Amino acid sequence: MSIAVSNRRLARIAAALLILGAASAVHAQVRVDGAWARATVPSQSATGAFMRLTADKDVVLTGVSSPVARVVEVHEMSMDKDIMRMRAVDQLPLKAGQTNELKSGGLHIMMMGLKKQIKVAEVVPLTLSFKAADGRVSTVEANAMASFAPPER
Ligand SMILES: [Cu+2]
Repeated sequence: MSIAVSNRRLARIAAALLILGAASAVHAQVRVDGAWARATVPSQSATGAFMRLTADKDVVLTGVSSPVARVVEVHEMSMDKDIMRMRAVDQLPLKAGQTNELKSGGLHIMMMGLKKQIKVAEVVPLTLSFKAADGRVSTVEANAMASFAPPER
């Protein structure tokens, strides 16, 4: 009798673990590595943030926000003759298993309307929003370390 009860209890625990596992798989679908933000000088109103993103399923980066900036956009940089141009990218698709590098001089996160100076070694919180192929929306928190140069890898 007692064995039957404990089996039932075990089954319940196993079911709970399965649900927990499924929930964490949904939230852990994008890995952030090497996140950093370029430190600013006083009165500077915009700066960039950079990181590597690896998704375990196909997702689209649909937006970024940060408490330190009024507007945060994903930007693409390109050379038009001798002029460096930046344009906002509303949707950045990430292919499953591929590492996408947001770096200085390429795709990057642009923080505009800075509410304060970003000092070296400060941590800049960023919230990245993703949409999966099934329409499911998730967010990933990234902590970008402020520095004037990219971190060593
Ligand atoms: Cu930019």
